[in-house]
Amino acid sequence: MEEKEQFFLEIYNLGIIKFGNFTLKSGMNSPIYIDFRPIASRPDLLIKLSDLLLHEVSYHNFELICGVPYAALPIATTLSLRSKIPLIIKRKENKGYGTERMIEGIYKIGQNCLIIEDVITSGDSLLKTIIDLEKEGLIIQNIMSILDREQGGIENIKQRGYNIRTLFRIGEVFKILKKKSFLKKKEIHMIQFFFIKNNIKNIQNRRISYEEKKEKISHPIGKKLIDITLKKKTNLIVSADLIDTKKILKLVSLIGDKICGLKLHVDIINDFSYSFINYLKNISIEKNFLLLEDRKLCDVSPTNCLQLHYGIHKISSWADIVTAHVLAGSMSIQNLKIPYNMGLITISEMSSHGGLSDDNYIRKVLNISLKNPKVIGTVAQRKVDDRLLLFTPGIHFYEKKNNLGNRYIHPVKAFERNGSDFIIVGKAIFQSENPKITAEKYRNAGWKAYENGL
Ligand code: 5BU
Repeated sequence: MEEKEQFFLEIYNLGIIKFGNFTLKSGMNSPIYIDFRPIASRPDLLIKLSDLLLHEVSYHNFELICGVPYAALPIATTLSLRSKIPLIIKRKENKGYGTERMIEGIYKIGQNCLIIEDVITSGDSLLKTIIDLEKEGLIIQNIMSILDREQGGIENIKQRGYNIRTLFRIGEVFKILKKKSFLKKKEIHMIQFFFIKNNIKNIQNRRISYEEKKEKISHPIGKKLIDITLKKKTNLIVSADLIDTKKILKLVSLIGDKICGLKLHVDIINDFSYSFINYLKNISIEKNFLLLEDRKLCDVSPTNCLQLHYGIHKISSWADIVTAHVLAGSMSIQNLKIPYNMGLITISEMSSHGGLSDDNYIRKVLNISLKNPKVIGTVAQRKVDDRLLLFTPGIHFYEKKNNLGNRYIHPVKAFERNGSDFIIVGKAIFQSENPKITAEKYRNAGWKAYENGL
């Protein structure tokens, strides 16, 4: 323990723990950020660390070593050099050209691979690495992490049958730092806050309810959407991607009772008219659902503003919610002169196959979303901060990998794995033989999946 303790104090002095307000890879906010990357610049500490890790695992159990990209790469490399066990490299995304391989290096199907993770929080990025290695026919029996943030990641991985061990746990390292008087008063407070938040989450180990979400959402339309959801017991939004107003209205007459929102792409409608939109608006009031226009604004603020208020569709005159990319930065969704009762949904991560948004981009979009009071939520394929509503398109009972570029997941997965709040279902309902019955099945599945997570 002495040796481990000594080692931790040395790396702490490199500034691997930061205090403040951070958005983690998972999209969660945290007062503590841990980053082992500075160790890469200290060969002496890299060697010490890999020796400590090797001490914990039996050399004979694995024939390959792989680090979860990118922070664990230098650590895995050192481990390989010290143990003489070959390294393989996992890419975060394929290059988009050439072999498009996700795993680089020399390996054979059936070989046993040790995975190294630096910090484990939810275990989600570790799982991605496990899945990619298993796809290549490698066997994963042993996983080592350096630090466990004690936020359920280890349990998540163990539940899936993997053997995972960690060198340090956050609780024990804070005890060491406190004992050795390495922490300022303010930092101790932040740590206490972190543990209180963590404990509540861990003890309850559940998603937060719509009622609790409503407390956290300040925008009136976000609150209204939750009220509708609770009243009608539905988190189903139907995407009416139809080009004919009659067909849209017919669909709505069948499914209006089962939805909390109807999503449109108004620019695909051939016979758009204000009488149609007025009619639809009235039904939405009568049947109690919101109108979402999936406009995906993506320009500079003045142009977004024009697209929102003018042109044939005058979106702001009828839509309750509009979607927007923030590729052009935080300013692009400011000063849009949005009516007080209209909300924005940002797009952090699309459901499509091969989307270009990476962890960094997603983190930035989530940060922008949290800071803009007009934003009620976001589209992402992962858990996000509780202060945002999470919308999940790409929903189908029969998960098809590649349906013209969209990826589909089952409603249960959307809630269980991604922590979704609302599922968006299009073709699965409006192309089905009986949209009414099918919509009811999706409504039921979405509601049950939500309730089961509580
Ligand atoms: P589908 O028929 O269930 O595939 O329809 C999905 C709808 O959601 C469709 O209107 C898309 O434009 C929309 N969508 C999506 O599929 N994925 C995304 O990431 C976003 C929107 Br944002």
